[in-house]
Amino acid sequence: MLIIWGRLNSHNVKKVAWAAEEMDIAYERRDIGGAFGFTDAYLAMNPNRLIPTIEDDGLVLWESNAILRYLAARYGGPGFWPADPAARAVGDKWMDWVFGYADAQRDAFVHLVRRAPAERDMAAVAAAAAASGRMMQRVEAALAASDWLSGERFGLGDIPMGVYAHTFFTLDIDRPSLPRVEAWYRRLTTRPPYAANVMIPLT
Ligand SMILES: N[C@@H](CCC(=O)N[C@@H](CS)C(=O)NCC(=O)O)C(=O)O
Repeated sequence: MLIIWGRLNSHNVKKVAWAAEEMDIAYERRDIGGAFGFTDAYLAMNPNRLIPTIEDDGLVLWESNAILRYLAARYGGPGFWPADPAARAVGDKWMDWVFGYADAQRDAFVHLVRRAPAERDMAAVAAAAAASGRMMQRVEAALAASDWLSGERFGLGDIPMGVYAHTFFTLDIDRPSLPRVEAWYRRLTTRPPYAANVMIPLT
């Protein structure tokens, strides 16, 4: 059975657990990283000292987007892994674009969620909110062309950004008007695997 290593309050672990459930893959998730620390056995699988890592049928794999692509190619069928490379590329680019978005949003999350109020740098929070709001305008523009970042149907390309969108809409930050992103986020919230793995308290 697929094993997903990583604490669920990690954005990158949420991606993998959510995707596995969307694809109906049976899995066991094991907490590690953050407050759980690491074991030597884990670090032998993933010397980066990062989560997530998966074990599947003899394969050990790290890097969350590589994991998503592997799961989609192996288990997702054409809905998650279109045979046509051009169709696949529509959502694929958003998966990697999101790493830049994560950098933009990071300080807002870290200071508002992981730091005590007295230790928060609110100027850094405001700068991160402004930067992520600007990047969200690109998502807003993309959603004018189709309901999903993956195209006409929900797909892999919606997963990384969907994880960060929950944080964006949950943090107490200033946000620009983003009606299409809000509608897309509302559509995500109706998906049970999203509710179960992503819409959990930010910690
Ligand atoms: N590019 C890596 C980044 C992984 C990453 O930065 N993971 C964070 C959590 S989101 C981590 O492992 N932090 C250290 C820890 O949890 O101990 C991926 O996508 O898998």
